[in-house]
Amino acid sequence: MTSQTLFAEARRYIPGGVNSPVRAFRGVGGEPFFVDRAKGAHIWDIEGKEYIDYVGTWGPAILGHAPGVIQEAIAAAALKGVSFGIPNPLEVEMARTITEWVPSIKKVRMVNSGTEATMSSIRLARGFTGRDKIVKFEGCYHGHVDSLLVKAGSGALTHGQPDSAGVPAALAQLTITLPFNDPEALRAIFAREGSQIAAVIVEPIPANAGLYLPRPGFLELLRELCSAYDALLIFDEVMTGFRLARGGYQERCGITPDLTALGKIIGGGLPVGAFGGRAEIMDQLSPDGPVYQAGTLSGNPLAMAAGLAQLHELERLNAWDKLEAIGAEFEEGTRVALKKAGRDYVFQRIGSMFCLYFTSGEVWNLADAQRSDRAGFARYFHACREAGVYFAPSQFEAGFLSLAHTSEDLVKTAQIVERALGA
Ligand code: KE4
Repeated sequence: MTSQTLFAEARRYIPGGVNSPVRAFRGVGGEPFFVDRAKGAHIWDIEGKEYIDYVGTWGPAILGHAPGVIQEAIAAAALKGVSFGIPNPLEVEMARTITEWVPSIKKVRMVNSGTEATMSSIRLARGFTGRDKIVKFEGCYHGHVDSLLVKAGSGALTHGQPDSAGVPAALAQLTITLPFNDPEALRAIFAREGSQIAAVIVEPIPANAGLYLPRPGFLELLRELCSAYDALLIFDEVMTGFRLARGGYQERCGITPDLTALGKIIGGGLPVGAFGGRAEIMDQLSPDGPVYQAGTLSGNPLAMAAGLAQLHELERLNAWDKLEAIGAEFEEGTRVALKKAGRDYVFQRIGSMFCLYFTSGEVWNLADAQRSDRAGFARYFHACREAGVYFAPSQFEAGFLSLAHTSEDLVKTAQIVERALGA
């Protein structure tokens, strides 16, 4: 059994051979390898090849893969049952932890993916405000929600389907998309349609078109305009939550959203999402309120146990200072490699999230990101992969560091990156 034969068989039964499009390597060409196991910052494919992993299952593996604390928590929880569909104490502990760590979240509901978290957030915003229009930003990806698969990022962008087939025009028309970091466009849309806008949903650090940062004042303006027009501000912190700070990016930027979508890290690698915010908004949810939302496996005990084990370990280790140090060391190595290779590519990082754009100049929005040389990135990706470093298989994805990445990993990676930049 090789990755190649397994992929051929996968394509017989699974669309594109994958259960999520970005895994198909369409953004870089070639075929994906199949993973056998993962531990710490390393993964092994079924042929036994070892890689230093900078995808970290797209964010959840912030402690590294398969940390003992998570494995033990899942095993212990499993001895008591796998799923109940009945309230269990772990759900209360998770909700209490999230509300303690993220002050803007007074009440929270668990779901099973980031998509469910954002989908439920916009339905709740529409129900709470009685308005229909949603504002999002080009290149931001919030999961495969009909209303949000409009000029979307991540795999939708990679595969040239930012506006997915199957989304009714009547629904897509209720979604207004704006360029990120464009205050004039923001002011104009609110002046024109502010009274019809239920919510603005934003990745405060857009990381689904690579990774770029908000210009100073942009998110503050967003908060100001939402408040002025009684629209809700939804921070999609599915990736940044509990990664960029104990309280997510909102702790770092000091902006208080009305709702926050969460995922990835809070599941410890198991399927979990969550959404929460102001109590008066959350109380509109069934069974107390008229906005329906539900889930058979929401608050699943194994997922709660895994997520709580990860959150408590992050706190025990005071992870965020360490993640910043690892990120800084990785950035230094990358910048030295770029200099030695004579490449003026744009490397951007915040904490343990990063992106190397194969373009020069500055990257502040999707249009800037799309200037990147995708063929050059693809050559680089495969040169790194062959040398044992696994980056995200698309120019339009972010990379992730974990507490398990050692200096030895980073030194080896920088040497491989330097050679791959010449590919
Ligand atoms: P999920 O439904 O995939 O759990 O979460 C959707 C989502 C929501 N919001 C943000 C900011 C996200 O980044 C995501 C999902 N992230 C992608 C990686 N760019 C998941 C990888 C994939 O689609 O396979």
